[in-house]
Amino acid sequence: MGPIELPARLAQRLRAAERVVVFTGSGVSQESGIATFRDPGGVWQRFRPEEVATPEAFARDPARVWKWYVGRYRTMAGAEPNSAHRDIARWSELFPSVVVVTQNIDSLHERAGSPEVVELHGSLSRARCAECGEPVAMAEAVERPEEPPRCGCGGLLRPDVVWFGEILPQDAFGRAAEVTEACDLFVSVGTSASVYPAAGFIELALRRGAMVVEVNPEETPFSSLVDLRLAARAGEGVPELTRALAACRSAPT
Ligand code: BV8
Ligand code: ZN
Repeated sequence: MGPIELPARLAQRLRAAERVVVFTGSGVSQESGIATFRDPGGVWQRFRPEEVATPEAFARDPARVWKWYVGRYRTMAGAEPNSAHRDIARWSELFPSVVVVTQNIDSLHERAGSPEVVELHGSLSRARCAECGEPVAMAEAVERPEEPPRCGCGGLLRPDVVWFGEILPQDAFGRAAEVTEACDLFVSVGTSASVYPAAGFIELALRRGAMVVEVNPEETPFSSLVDLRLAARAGEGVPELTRALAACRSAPT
């Protein structure tokens, strides 16, 4: 894509922005080799969420669910952050506050160096006991790939992620709401914005009057409502946005 043409009004808002929220979904990691969910060839075209990503599925067949997550853990652990993750981490040099709110469980924002990452759907870097909640590093737990290892209390280990029908972790949800309400720039990258309550943060940012930017090659339910839409892949759109941000933040006022 070519350089972004910013209307003067938007350039002025970017220049004045102090608190930034970057809201991400699986599309930001697609170019790191991690499949998205709802795209052609995506995870939910090959597996039914009801069979692998619900508490009922785990109760019915814990070995199947465990094996499936061990496979995804190995893919994620072998992946590297891409230019979008790396640029987003460097935005902390441009703004006083940048908080990443992610639906991803792949730890790539942390590994790219983002100082604050709020994980709305948990993390596949951890397992936890389904009974007592005791956490265990996934790197250790995957030594038993065929069935979930047991905790000291006798309970089965499960991935520390949020399944469909489960409540989001309260601290993460609360922090995401707090920073979204207070931000002046909200950038949504690589999400279909179709899973709730997470997608509600885009609505909240719009309602609160933040400048909202969307980076996604495909349209989402919010595309017509955002202030700026970059129809591009994250690995291209985010670096282009970084250049525009850096230019208007360093320009003399
Ligand atoms: C809950 C973790 C309370 C595990 C995931 C309100 C309305 C409607 C439904 C509901 C509602 N409230 C609740 C629901 C039900 C449900 C829900 O939202 N269902 C939807 C699907 C209709 N929500 C829940 O169950 C949530 N909990 O509500 O609790 C409760 C409890 C009981 C009873 C009532 C209420 C919990 C949801 C959490 C599910 N866990 N993941 C794991 O990964 O295994 S969700 C799953 O979708 C993913 O994991 C991901 O986290 C999430 C979001 O998906 P995206 O990341 O956006 O991915 P997607 O494939 O959809 O889109 C990819 C995008 O990237 C596309 O737009 C594409 O164009 C773009 N793209 C592709 N390549 C690139 C790119 N962009 C940039 N660059 C590229 N290269
Ligand atoms: Zn336990």
